Amino acid sequence: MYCCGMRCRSILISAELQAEGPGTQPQAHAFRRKVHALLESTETVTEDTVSDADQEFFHREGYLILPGLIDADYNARLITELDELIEHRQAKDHRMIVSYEQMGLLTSHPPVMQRLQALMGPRFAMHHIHSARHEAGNGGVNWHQDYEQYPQTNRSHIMVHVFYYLNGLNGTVGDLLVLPRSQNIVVPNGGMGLFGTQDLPGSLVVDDLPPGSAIIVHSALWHARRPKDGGEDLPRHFIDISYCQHGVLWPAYPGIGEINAHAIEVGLGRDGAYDFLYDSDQFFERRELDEAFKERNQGSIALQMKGVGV
Ligand SMILES: O=C(O)CCC(=O)C(=O)O
Ligand SMILES: [Fe+2]
Repeated sequence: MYCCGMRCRSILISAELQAEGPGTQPQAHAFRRKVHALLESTETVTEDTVSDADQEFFHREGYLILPGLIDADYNARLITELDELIEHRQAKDHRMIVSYEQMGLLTSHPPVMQRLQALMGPRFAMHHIHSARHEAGNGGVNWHQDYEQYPQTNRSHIMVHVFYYLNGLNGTVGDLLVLPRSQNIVVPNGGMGLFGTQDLPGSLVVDDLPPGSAIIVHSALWHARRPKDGGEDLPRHFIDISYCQHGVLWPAYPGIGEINAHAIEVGLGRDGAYDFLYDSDQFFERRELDEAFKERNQGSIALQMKGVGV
């Protein structure tokens, strides 16, 4: 994926940082800025953006697999941090995921941002980040799609989920199932849940990916996690981050104002380059509309549009 020059450079940088260490409080701040600057320079991908063929593939099939996208050092830091998060959760400490430095930075990871800009255009906003460690025996997730729209009526704008498999996928714990080209079939999010995690005609199983892999999925693509035996020795470290294309308002994720304010404050926008990701104005509160919509959700809703009336 990455050219040799970039890999070598990231090894040198990590040695440089290790020699310094994070140190005390004021030093920690300086250290963080330095990590930031170094990451920024390392992650400037030049020859590695999405090819025309990949773009076409994504828009047609609804997904794009990026094997081993995250370099080994960063991947190891993410795994360590996700383990910390699990310990916090076990102690009922549910701090925001953007407050974890490595996972926070993943929300604006330049190699991914470049690809998303090629696929969605220059502007989109983060909807949410979720982190989970799926242990052996995990029950999986039935077929569903995650496109945010209320009610589900069209696919005029793009929303994507980026799935990160930090330990890769190896056929244990859970396989990812996708149904290529299903992103344009308009159905409620759980409308196909009765299919469980069975194969569907044309569906694919993703069960063999190297560590640090990412998959960009059109959020409306039908997908599932099929439970698999094994994995007692290697849990499934999983992060998903979703983004909504500018142009329409999208249903908000709970607490988005606070999450975005924090992201901007700690610099996840990388000196302003990606502040647009943390823009709460791209979203609306769905709950406020629920009652009114339930009352009017009768017959063919298009008849209720301005000028037609019922
Ligand atoms: O675990 C997976 O591979 C997919 C999980 C999923 O459906 C999601 O995060 O939206
Ligand atoms: Fe999903």
